[in-house]
Amino acid sequence: MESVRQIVTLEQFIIERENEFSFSSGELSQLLRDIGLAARIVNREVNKAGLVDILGITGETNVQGEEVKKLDIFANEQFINALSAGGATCMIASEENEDFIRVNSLVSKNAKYIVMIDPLDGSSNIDVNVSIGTIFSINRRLENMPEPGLADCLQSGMHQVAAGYVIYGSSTMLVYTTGFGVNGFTLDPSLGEFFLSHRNMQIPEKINSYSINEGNYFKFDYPIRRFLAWIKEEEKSEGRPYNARYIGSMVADLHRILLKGGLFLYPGLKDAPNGKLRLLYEANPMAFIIEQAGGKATNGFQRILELTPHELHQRTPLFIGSRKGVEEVESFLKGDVKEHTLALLPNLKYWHPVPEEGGIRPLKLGKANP
Ligand code: FBP
Repeated sequence: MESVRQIVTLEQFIIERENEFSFSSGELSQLLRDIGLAARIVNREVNKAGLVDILGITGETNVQGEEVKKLDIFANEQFINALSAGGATCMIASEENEDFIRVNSLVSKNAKYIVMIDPLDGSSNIDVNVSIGTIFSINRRLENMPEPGLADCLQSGMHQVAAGYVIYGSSTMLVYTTGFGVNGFTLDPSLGEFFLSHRNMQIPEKINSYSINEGNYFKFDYPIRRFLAWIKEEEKSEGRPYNARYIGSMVADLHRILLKGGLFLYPGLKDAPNGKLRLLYEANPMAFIIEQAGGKATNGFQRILELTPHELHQRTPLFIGSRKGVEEVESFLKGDVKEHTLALLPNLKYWHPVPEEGGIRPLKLGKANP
């Protein structure tokens, strides 16, 4: 007789796993439910974006100095409303808000949790129907503070009690961890319900692809340029060259990497030494998930989760994905890969990046440079 696939809703799974926490009182479950609700509302708008006035920009600029998209604001409002109404969140920090928001409702002001959120990740892809996402990180509030404040947000990533993302793609999924593995839930839009579809996700060791905005090539430091040359070098025994895959939505790029293996890089740039991605609500939550799935996440030298935050919207270079890939780029950044190693690579010498001269000597077609 054909085995009946056991279906588990997000709700059931949250309750089932509630007793994993020594301090569990159902509040974290409530919070995860609130995120599930806001994700469904945002999903509904994303799916019909072309039909409703939700595409395009608002004309405003946010604290990051970026143009604000209408869907950025819509998503921000939905998550803030759901979290404020749910009663489990006493403070919210969002990519779209300069300052943190204290939830002063009667039910929430004594709540235990702080949520840091990127309500709409991959904003540059909103209007072109490419996968976008939401990223969230959850801290417990510090016990010795009369009321929640900045210090509650500036805890290192090690203090996260839960983190996750929602990807609004060909299907909508919610993927999260509470420090006991990573699980993925797919939304059945006909029922408006998230069902467990990916239990205990593990990132493949094998590097299948690398993701970086190579348009920034001349802004990368020399070791990154060397690494990019090296991964393009033909070395079948080591699985090189790696495939280049870059969606431009970190959630979508890392979701692929979580399922297929690979490496995502957003290094520091000459004009932005800390790169683009924000530590508290982009790098930390994705690092928690990828580490829980057996991968690695660093700033090239230090574990992302051990970085001490100083500002709400601070940025960090990010190298994340399959452990092998992160360790490979780290070895270039730490100068462990000696010059002569590269000189051994025949083709490389024709377009070997020239330090401090801003990159590649142009190739004259038909003959190699001297
Ligand atoms: P937003 O949260 O504002 O969308 O910024 C983050 C992000 O869009 C990431 O999702 C993505 O990986 C990166 O910025 C793309 O940056 P760039 O356009 O410089 O490659």
